[in-house]
Amino acid sequence: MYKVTAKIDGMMCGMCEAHIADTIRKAFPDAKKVNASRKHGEATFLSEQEIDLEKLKKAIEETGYTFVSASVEPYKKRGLFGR
Ligand SMILES: [Cu+2]
Repeated sequence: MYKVTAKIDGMMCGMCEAHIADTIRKAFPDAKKVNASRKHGEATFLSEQEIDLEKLKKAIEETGYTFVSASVEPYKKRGLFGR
């Protein structure tokens, strides 16, 4: 499991957050816990596979927002969400 954090400029309201979250879900159908925050200027999500950051960048830019940077880190489940 990986946690992806993308820094994104240009989100102004809840609609923007929803727009970014939808874009991520569409580009990465296996993305989980997709969350976009205008307050932090970033979007985060979890993925089973390591993701293609170029694809993420492209998807964000196609929405009209500014992709600043992104990072991927290994994510350990804590049992709370275990199946
Ligand atoms: Cu907005």
